[in-house]
Amino acid sequence: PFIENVINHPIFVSGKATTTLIDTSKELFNFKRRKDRATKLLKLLGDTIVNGNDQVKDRPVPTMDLPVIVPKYDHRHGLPRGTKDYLDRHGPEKFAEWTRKQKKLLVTDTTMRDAHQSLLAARMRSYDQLKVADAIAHRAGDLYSLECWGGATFDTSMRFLRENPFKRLRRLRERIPNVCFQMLLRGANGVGYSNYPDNVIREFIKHSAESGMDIFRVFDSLNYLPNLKVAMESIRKHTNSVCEGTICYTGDILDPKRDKYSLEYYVKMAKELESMGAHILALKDMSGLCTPHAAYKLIKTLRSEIGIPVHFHTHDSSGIAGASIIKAAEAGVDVVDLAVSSLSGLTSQPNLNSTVNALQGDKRDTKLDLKFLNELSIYWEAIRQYYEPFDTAPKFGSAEVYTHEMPGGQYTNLREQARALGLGTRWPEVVRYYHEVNMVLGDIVKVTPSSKVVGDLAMFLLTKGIEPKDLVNLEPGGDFPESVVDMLSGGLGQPKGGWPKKVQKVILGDKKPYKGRPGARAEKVDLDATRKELAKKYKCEISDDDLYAYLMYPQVFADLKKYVDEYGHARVLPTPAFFYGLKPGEEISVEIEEGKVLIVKLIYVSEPNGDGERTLTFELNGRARECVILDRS
Ligand code: 3PY
Ligand code: ZN
Repeated sequence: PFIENVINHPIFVSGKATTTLIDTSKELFNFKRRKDRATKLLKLLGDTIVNGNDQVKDRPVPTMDLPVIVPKYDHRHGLPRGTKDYLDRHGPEKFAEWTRKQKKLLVTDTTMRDAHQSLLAARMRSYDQLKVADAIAHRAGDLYSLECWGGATFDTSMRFLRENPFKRLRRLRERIPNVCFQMLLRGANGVGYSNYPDNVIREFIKHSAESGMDIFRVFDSLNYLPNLKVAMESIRKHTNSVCEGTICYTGDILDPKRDKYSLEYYVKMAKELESMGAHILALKDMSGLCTPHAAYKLIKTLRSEIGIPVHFHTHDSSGIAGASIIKAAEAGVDVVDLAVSSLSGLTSQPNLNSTVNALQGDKRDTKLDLKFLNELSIYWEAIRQYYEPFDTAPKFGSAEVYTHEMPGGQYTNLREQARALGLGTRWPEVVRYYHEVNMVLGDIVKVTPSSKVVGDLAMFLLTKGIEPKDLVNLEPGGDFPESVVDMLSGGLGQPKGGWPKKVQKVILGDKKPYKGRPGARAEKVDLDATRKELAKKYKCEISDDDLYAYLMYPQVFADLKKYVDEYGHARVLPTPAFFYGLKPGEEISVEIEEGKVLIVKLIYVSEPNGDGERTLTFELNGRARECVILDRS
């Protein structure tokens, strides 16, 4: 603990201090650490004020005039018992049975993962999630789960927000111990974009469960079941968590012309997942292609063909996914994924609050507290203002999604990528290319990472001025993006029916494609040796958080280490200050550690001196502090 001075020391306060108190009380000397933190914090703020945060540079600062109102709750009452209590007490099998027995429609709130991934390029910070976490624990104990981790957020939280994703998970867990947490795991691709060795996946799962994860939704981006084996077995064997085996939905089961992904295909896959040990079946409609009648037919059929609960996930890119949810409920789905109003719709999940309202009095009535959910929506609406630079989803639902089939979570990201390549104004062409590339590749399941590869190839061809249909006529072995070569050589596993031979030849040239499961040929990583190497490199102890962050994203991890060394922990800053800095006269309070608050006010920013450096004057807990920052403009 940090103890300000001798007269505040508990021994001194208790009147038992002797002349040895100073010599024997190391904690009296912790001030250096705090001073360091304060210095780093001012440097971070100073750099953001002078040079801007790269993430939002050259974009207008949003107005942010809606106040942030955290829903109230009664501190005196204990937390309501929730699904997490049930899971801890009874284990995943009984938990699945309980799920199956419920008459009400069970609801997962995806606001803290997929909703912001799909609307705000996965940029939501822990700060904004933690602020409302106590209220959720007190007043939303009836939710089935909170999807709050995994997918793209592992990467973006480190890369762009400079946070430790595992700490996000543990901090949320501390505040919400009663409702199950859910994550999205890309099977053998972990939370990354390519295949990882089996032991990395296994240990990553164990560490995630230890850090607080309860429901693992595991999918493969080509629906290639051998890729799910290691992850599913690890969840079952090494954790007390729930294994949600996943079908990724694509195509249209009601269209006889699209017979590659038929009702029979999905039923067969569901049965296989059940026999592989899934406690729950997830139906993951990542692009929002499952129309209301398709949802009804598919779920009605699954309900009669398998015994485990069905959890339906969709996106509202078309604008009518709410109807699919209602039809899924009618067909007997057990759980659905929805997002709180102000972060719902379009590329995100359908509206949680409105669904709750629509089902009131129905036999599938969710029984959720709509008043609280509406207060929560007001909270998220205010928070959403901070992320306006990333808020680039289309403004209307569009039936085009049935043609391009782009996942909700990819749309805003690909648009950003296109803009960065100077293709921003050619977006309709990017969309056409995306569709045509998919067809040239044999009509594959498109979800991270296979969807990213389709996007990469589409952009590549567009910038080169090559039509997708002409791909087969190119000289073999050209200069294709690495991700494309990797996928076509079997690096992500095998798609249904294999890769079209001619296209594969053009992309691979003389390279021989692999057969079977990529994990089977990936060499085991020596985890102890890796930990030791890192400890040596960074001259510090390497925690499990560090190790698994490194194994997923070595370069991002290295960058983060360097950043933290220089600027400390960015997560403590309120979001407007993190993205947009402070204006002269503006004051913020920053909790640099539990119970230790700094009041920081920006007083003045000088003109640059001859070396281009500006001096910033702050007030730190009432005392003037200066900080010199190089103006890089
Ligand atoms: C992800 O893998 O991040 C997804 O959201 C896929 O839908
Ligand atoms: Zn999704």
